[in-house]
Amino acid sequence: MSEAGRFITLEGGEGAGKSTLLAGLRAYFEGRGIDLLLTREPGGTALGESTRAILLDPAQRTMCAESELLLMFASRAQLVREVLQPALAVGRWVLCDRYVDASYAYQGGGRGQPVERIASLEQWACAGLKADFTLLLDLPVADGRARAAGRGKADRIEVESDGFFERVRAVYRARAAAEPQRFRVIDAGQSPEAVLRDAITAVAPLLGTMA
Ligand code: Z5A
Repeated sequence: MSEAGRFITLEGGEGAGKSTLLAGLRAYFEGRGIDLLLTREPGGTALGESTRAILLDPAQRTMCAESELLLMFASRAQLVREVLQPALAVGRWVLCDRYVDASYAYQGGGRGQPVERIASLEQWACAGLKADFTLLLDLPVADGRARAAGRGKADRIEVESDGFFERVRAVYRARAAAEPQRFRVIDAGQSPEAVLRDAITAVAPLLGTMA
């Protein structure tokens, strides 16, 4: 197995600017000749994208928290085996828009699912695959919601209360504080250029270069 590639994940609350940052990071990696695989959760495989459509469908009003948690992990189990493990095994760099931290934040913090249950699902579904490095875009909930409001119809999770998203943010921040070697918290309230600059400064050492 090549040891060249790294598994980087991107996390944050609603409207934090992950998609905007991904485009900039992709250009940065490509500019350094790195074969970057971009993928996302839920999704990233045919099964995962179908699961994503169900998870985000506002018509799925009766979905219980347990089903939501299991569907997130069903998508993840497939992504790990079909995409992530094979790519990392041949030394590719992988940048994933959300991974297991999102389940602790949304299904744990937001929905109140027990952390032990999520940890046991992680152990089973992720087959030991952990992110090497995680960028957390941190933004006050009201600011993120104001940004997201400009995007049109809200999905099934975006319609949740401010309290839900405050709990999501609190879990993300707690996880970042608990694992400072893996996480870099970026102030997502800055301009897109400043967010990208901070993200590049954070990932550059992984590539063995300066920003
Ligand atoms: N979910 C879950 O519950 N459990 C799990 O385990 C996983 C996921 C994996 C889909 O995720 C949902 O799944 C998500 C969590 C849940 N639900 N929610 N809410 P997603 O990542 O696909 O969806 P999202 O969180 O809603 O992200 P997004 O829609 O892709 O937003 P974003 O990428 O963070 O933001 P953006 O599209 O880049 O920017 C939003 C707007 O702000 C846009 O108009 C930008 O132009 C603007 N923007 C971006 N950056 C800036 C800055 N720096 N300044 C000013 N304006 C900016």
